[in-house]
Amino acid sequence: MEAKWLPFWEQDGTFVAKSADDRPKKYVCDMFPYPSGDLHMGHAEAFAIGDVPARYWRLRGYNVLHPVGWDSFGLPAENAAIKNNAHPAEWTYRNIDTQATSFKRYAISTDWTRRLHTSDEMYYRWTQWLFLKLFEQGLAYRKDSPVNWCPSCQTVLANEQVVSGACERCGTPVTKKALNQWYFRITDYADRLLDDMEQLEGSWPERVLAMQRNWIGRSEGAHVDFELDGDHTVTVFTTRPDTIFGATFFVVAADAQLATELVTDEQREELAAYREQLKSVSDIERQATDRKKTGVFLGVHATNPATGAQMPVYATDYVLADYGTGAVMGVPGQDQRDWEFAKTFDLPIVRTVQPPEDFDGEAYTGAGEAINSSHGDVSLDGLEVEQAKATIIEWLESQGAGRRTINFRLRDWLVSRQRFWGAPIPIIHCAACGEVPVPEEQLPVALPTNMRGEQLAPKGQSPLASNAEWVSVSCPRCGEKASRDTDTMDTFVDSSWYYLRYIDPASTEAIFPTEEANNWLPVDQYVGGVEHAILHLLYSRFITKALHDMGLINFVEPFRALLNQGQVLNGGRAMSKSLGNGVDLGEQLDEFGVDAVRLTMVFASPPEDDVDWADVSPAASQKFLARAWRLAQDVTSAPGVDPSAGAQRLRVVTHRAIADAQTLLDDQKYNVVIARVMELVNAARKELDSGAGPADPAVREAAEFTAQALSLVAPYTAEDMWAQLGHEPSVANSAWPSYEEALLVQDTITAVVQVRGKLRDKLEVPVDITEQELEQQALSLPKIQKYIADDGGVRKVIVRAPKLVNVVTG
Ligand code: ANZ
Ligand code: ZN
Repeated sequence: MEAKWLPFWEQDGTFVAKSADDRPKKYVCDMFPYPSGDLHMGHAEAFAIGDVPARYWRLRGYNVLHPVGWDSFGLPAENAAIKNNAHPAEWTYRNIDTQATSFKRYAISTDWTRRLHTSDEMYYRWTQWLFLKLFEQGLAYRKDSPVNWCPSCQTVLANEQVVSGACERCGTPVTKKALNQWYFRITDYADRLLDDMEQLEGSWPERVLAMQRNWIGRSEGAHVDFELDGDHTVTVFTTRPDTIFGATFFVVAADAQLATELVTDEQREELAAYREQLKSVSDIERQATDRKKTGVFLGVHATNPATGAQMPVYATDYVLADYGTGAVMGVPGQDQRDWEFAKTFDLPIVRTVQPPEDFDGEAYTGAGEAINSSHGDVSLDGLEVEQAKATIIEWLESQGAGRRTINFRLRDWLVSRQRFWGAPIPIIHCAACGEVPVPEEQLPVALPTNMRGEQLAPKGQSPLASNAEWVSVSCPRCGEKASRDTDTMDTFVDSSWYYLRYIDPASTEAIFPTEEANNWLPVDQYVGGVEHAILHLLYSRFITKALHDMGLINFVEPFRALLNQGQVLNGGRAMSKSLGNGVDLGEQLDEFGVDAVRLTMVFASPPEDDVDWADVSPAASQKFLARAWRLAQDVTSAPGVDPSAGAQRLRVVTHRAIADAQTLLDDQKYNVVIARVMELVNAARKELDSGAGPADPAVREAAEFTAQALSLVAPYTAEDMWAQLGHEPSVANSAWPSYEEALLVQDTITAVVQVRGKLRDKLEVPVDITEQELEQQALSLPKIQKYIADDGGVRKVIVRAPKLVNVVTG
């Protein structure tokens, strides 16, 4: 069947989405694969799941766009090239070919005419264009800052790519290095990234929304200014300005510039030594509550603006340089880390919130009345926390010593990478003119094709820097000798906008055509792994908003609905080389066929749950598909006969299956849909063999719907059934049948509900309702509840399903 139908779909253009089409649209997008090796079981699951809504919507009469592409820049290609003395493009495009072949065989209903690869010049030309647009808007900028550095990959990492202190890719402990790097100003969008999540409520998994919210990390609080000796004013960010009377010391991030500025000569050496130790400690470790508190006295004091008291100033590692202002008022009475610091350095502890009587902890962070919080003309004593905050902020404002503020955890997006296989940053550095954008007509700034092997090895700066010929250009502004920026962009930049490029991936005119993008987008269903819950989605949301603000699109969120499929496990564990429990997709396809593997993936569990390959049976799926397929073979009636004269028993099953499938598909309970089709196949087989027989039009009706429903997961079998049944291909573009209400209700009956033997109400119920269900439904009728209440409650309930319920009261 693969050999028969695959070429047909390709020639027929069955899945090519046309932009000029009057039908309403649906855009289904799978997170595009990275071309490492061939497709694996995880891909197989994700794509099988994503194809269900795409195919369903097509049957429901929508104009469906379901594209495919490759996220094809990135380190593995480069590492392979270094090892094999090759150019990264060789490995990349070879793998893409392999994956594309498997992908085609897997028969996802994709529009291949829109295929894209982010490493193609005609793609990254527009990634560079996007960079320049952001630069023009002031949303791309360069700054010096201490960045995460992976000594093994020899490149910077965004905070997000550091996982418990180690490089996300290779596991090497990450260090800090001062570098001049490009950033995207995503923090300008922090508020909108939060607020617009309202649009996603209910259609994105709640846990993903929670992760996004947490990553953005909005905190309401205040900035408070402290006067330090030596004529410095230092501002702190605090979420608890109400505790200011309990601030007994002052701490700044040891690795911040501020610490160097404040420290006295006497303490300078001690600070330098402390900073040296800090280099190998990650931000996460630094903030761990159970970490021993350390620090260095800087030799200066700060004045508490509320109490006038002198507070010693320390540098410490538990304050981070790039959060808030990098300085904190130490309040040991209400903050546990401050408590531990105060204990270590023998500093005073003053409680300013009254803990409950039975409280026997250290710092008290709960609610309560303010205590010990009066001085001069200001008092918070007796106020609850929220009230106390408002009062002190007002007082600080009146003194010019503080103000209400909102702080975000979100940092700007570090986009430069010192590696080769990425989109070069399209900037030219000129001694006279500074940072000069590459003129649009000169894009792309193409990667050199003549570098390979060792020339690409990491050297602490981009390999491009060693290619003098490539680097040297004349300044587009003044014509003098200048040099190209040698960094390439984080691959998250490539993937932050690809769903827009699918609209017209070959366009040389524009990044995408605005009008068509506004028609096709937002994506109606985005499907992919939960590993992208934070960064990829956050970056895509940011880029969408930035493009919206440039007037290029009219929507602000790229993905209307998100589905995170589960993992494919084997024996309860993720597949891995070290466990030796990997399952090869190609072998499964060869053994059981594409349809059986796809059906197994979808049938195994609800899409968001894991699939354990050790617990499923592709062989059973294959058997079921054969059984379904034989239905079509055995039908003898001609296409187009009116089924209403056929066996009503079967018609009831078919029409219920149609109606239920619709609801289940809308609710993404894809596995249950398959269970219903299995029931239908059984019912039809029974009717064929020992009931109405093969010429009965109700049997044909059942077989036809089986083919249509199966087309969502088993396209080859379904297409073949459809042809057997005498229809023109493709079943993928057939019309979903409408169910007849009358056939659905035929299976219901009117049950009477009595209270003390008197008829009090009636109830329409399915004939096969259980006793418990009937009892529950009867007792929840408002009328019956009233009788029960008036009669002194339920004593006993007699149920004769499906016809009668008698409630004995009193
Ligand atoms: C005084 C205080 C008293 C605080 C108290 C908390 C409780 P979130 O909610 O995460 O925004 N802080 C501020 N900047 C910091 C930095 N750069 N590194 C480490 N800690 C920092 O946390 C805000 C609180 O974290 C701030 O409020 C500050 O401590 C601390 F009873 O100020 B608080
Ligand atoms: Zn110049």
